[in-house]
Amino acid sequence: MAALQLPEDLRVRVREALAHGRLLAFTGAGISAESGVPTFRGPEGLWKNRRPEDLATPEAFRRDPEAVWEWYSWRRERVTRCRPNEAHLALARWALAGGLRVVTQNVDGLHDRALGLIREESGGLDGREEAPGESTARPPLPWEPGASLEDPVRLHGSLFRTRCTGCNVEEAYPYDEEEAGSPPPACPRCGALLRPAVVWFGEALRPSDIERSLEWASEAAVTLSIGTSALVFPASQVPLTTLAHGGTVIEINPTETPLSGRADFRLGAPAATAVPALLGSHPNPLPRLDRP
Ligand code: BV8
Ligand code: ZN
Repeated sequence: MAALQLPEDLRVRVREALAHGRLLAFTGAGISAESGVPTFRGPEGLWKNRRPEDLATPEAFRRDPEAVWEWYSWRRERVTRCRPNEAHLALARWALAGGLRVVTQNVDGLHDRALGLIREESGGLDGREEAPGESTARPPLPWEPGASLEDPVRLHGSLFRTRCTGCNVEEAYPYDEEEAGSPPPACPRCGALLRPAVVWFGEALRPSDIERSLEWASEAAVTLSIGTSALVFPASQVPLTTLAHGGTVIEINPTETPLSGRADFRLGAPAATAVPALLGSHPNPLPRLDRP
C-alpha cells in the first residue's frame, strides 16, 4: 500500500497531543480484523453463523447456557490463535511512553497482549518499578488497585475472565484447550454457573469504566476512533465527547460510519497501516511534557 499521504496539520496535531499525553485511542473490532479476529458487523461478521445480538445477551444465557458458553469458548480458542498486529503494537509502545491512553470496546485481549510483548521487548522497563516478587505477567486491570495508565479501559469486559452468576466473583479465566465442548463451569465457591465477564446487550457497563473513558475523552486534544462502526451505545459517546469539548477526532476505518460526517479527519485505510503511519510505530524521544 502506498505510504499514507497525511495532511501536515494532522501530523502536527497528533505529535502535539502525544507530547502532552493528550491523545486517546478508542478502538473497536476493526483494529483486530488484520489479526484474524472476525468483526461483529462486517461481511464476515457472523461468528460461526450466529449473530452476536442473538447470543451476547443475558436472556440467551438464561435460555441456553451451554450454547452461549460454547460460542464464547469457540471465540476464546479462535482469539488465542491470533496475534496483536502493528496497530495494537504501535498503541502499546506509545501508551508505555505516556503519549496516549486506550479505551477499547473489544473483549479479545489483544491490546493487553501487545502491552505484554512491548514490556518484554523493553525488558519490563515501563516506568513502573517492580516491587520485589511483584508479577508483571498479568498487568492489573484498570479497576484494580495498582492498575497503570497504560492498561486499556475494557468497556465491554474480557473473553478471558469469568463472573459467577451466584456470588458475582470475577476472576481471570485463561483459555485451556481441554475446555472445548465442555458445559459452562460451576463456581468453586458457591456452585452456581460461571459466565463470560463481558457486558452483554441490555447490561450496564461498569460505571467507573464509562466515567473514566468520558473524562479522558473530554480532556483529549485528539481522539482516534479506530475500527469501530460507532453504533454501540454508550461507547459511541467517547469520540462525540471529545468533539463536544473542542478536541479533534480522527476516524480510521476503510468504510464510512455514522461518525464519519462529524470527524475532523477520516483515514479510509486499514488500522495496521494507518495507526503506525500516523503515530510513528516507535515513540521517538519526545520532550516528556507533564500530563495536564
Ligand atoms: C446499555 C461484549 C443500558 C459482548 C458488546 C437502539 C438504539 C441505540 C442503542 C440501543 C438500541 N437498542 C439497544 C441499545 C443499547 C445497546 C446498543 O447500543 N445496541 C446497538 C446494537 C444499537 N447497548 C447496550 O445494550 C449496552 N448497554 O445500553 O445498557 C442499561 C443501563 C442501566 C441498566 C441496564 C442497562 C451494552 C453494549 C455492550 C454490548 N457488548 N461486546 C461480546 O463481545 O460478546 S458490543 C460488541 O459491539 C463488541 O464489543 C464490539 O466491539 C462492539 C462494537 O462494535 P464494533 O467494535 O464497532 O465492531 P463492528 O463489527 O460493528 O465494526 C467494525 C468496524 O471496523 C467496521 O466499521 C469496519 O468497517 C471496520 N474495519 C474492518 N476492518 C478494519 C476496520 N477498521 C480498521 N481497520 C481494519 N482493518
Ligand atoms: Zn459463585
